[in-house]
Amino acid sequence: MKRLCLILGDQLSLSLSSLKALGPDDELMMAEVYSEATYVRHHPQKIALIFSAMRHFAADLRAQGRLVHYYRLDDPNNHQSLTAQMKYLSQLRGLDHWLITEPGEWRLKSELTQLAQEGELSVEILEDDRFVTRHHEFSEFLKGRKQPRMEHFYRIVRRKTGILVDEDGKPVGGKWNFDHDNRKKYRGGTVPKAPRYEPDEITEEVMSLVTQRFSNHFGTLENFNWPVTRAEALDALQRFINERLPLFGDFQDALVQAEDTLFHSLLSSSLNIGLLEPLEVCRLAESAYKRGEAPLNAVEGFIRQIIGWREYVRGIYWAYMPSYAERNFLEAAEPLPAFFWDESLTSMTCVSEAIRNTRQNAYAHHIQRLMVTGNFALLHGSAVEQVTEWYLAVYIDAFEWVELPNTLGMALFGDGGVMASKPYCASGKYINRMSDYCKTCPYSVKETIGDKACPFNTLYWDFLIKHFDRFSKNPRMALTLKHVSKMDTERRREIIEAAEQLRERIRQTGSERPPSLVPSEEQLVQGSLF
Ligand code: FAD
Ligand code: DLZ
Ligand code: SF4
Repeated sequence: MKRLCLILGDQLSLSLSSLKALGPDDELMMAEVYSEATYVRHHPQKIALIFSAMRHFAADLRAQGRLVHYYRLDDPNNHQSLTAQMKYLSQLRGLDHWLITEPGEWRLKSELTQLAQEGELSVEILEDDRFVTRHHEFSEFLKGRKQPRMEHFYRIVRRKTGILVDEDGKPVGGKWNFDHDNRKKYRGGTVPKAPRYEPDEITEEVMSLVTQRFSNHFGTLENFNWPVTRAEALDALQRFINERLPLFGDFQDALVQAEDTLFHSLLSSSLNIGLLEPLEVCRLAESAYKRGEAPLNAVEGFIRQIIGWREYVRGIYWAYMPSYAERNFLEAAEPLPAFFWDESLTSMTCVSEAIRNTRQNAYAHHIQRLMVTGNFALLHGSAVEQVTEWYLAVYIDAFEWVELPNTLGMALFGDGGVMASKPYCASGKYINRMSDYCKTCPYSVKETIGDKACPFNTLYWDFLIKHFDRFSKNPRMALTLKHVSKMDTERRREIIEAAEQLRERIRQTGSERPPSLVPSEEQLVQGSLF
């Protein structure tokens, strides 16, 4: 029986389970559709990446002799949702059996399941085996564990893959985790530039389509230079291993003004849309260590992000969805500050840098996402669903299976401790320790109250006061909460009041700036705010 196969925009791997299962006569469908491009208002670079990579991949499939029905966004026969397009093609071809590798998002999987339940079409969903672990392995891992932890899962995956594991089953270097060595502040020196992949004709065409149709989405398209083919992604991987991996570990947590990528790999989009496979990336890093070209703290740290965190968050997502998306343990309900969409509205150097990077590049590195914007949203009490929607929309690599646990769980503690054993909350002191931002910031990182006080400080202490009872039984919070216990009532009252004023200002103006920091007309014209 002849079948149809839907290939999604993040399933661009020749090793995809559905492609492996197809017979030579089966036909493929790929479609650029509005429903996927607008279920959140994705950054224009993300839409351009997906459409361009889809078009390149379709060309590869055709070159292999596959029949691909490809619908561009502006095709008159495009019905603008994946399920509507499946129905259309089924009718056109007189074929009603569909084969699909499991989508990465619950939303789309439910749509496909519902389509199958309607009975018009049959839809067979195959496991996505482009990950190192399977759903059943994660379920096994969860069994009997009250508090699942990434570190335990990571060891299982290290043993399973043998990556950085000795013949006797011990971790190379005697430790599973070298995180302790990976917290250095960057004190200058040249950062090798990440490679740029200049748009070819296909990408140029897609970029003009995206400009026409999605110019009302947050973000600029001009800087687009992401890998859109497997060949480019492999080149990006090799360049990272040769040029940036050796210092990846040392400066993994560093934040530096105007250094948008530091020693990070920029490989997440290539991994998430299927241009690279996680194991090939990790094995290449491991071989650099074995050749003595990169130190263990860098290589282990990098590998842990991929076979540890990346696999773990996917496991959490599928184990806890759909109710996971509804969680809001800290009852956060403030509207997301307007400056998340426009960095000119904030004077906080750290936040403005993270948002500028996001707008210009659809990228921010992990510590910008977690300890700057994420930390701010946590301390401010921004509404969980607004924050998760923001992260899903603005990053080149954002797909809900990886974005949601990171945002709702890791950054906002919205799951009450599934992803993290304690909230990643920090005052300006942490940002000052890891960055050079505070030097040029108009706020004072030493102050907690007053117009010049670093807003992270005000909100941090307010956060601890507000959630004191909630966290008092958490042993990992004991030391931090001790400082709150020692605070006198008057000091607490001052902090609560200052935080409330800050929130009110953000509600009213979209900015945290007190009147004394609002730029004059002249300063705005000069383009220098302070
Ligand atoms: P590197 O720092 O070079 O890390 C190497 C690789 O490890 C990444 O490419 C990525 O595949 C993987 N990785 C690292 N950290 C994580 C993590 N916490 N979870 C899963 N994989 C990880 N990552 C996404 O891929 N998509 C998202 O939508 C996403 N949203 C995030 C939201 C928040 C609030 C936070 C705190 C983190 C989020 N991350 C997300 C994880 C991480 O920040 C990005 O993977 C990373 O910044 C991508 O840049 P890079 O490729 O240069 O990563
Ligand atoms: C992200 C995205 C976008 C912007 N557009 C499309 C598209 O037009 N067609 C498509 O097949 N996939 C697209 N994607 C990726 C899907 O949203 C993704 O496959 C699901 O969210 C499941 O992870
Ligand atoms: Fe950020 Fe506060 Fe430092 Fe300014 S002083 S850069 S707001 S941490």
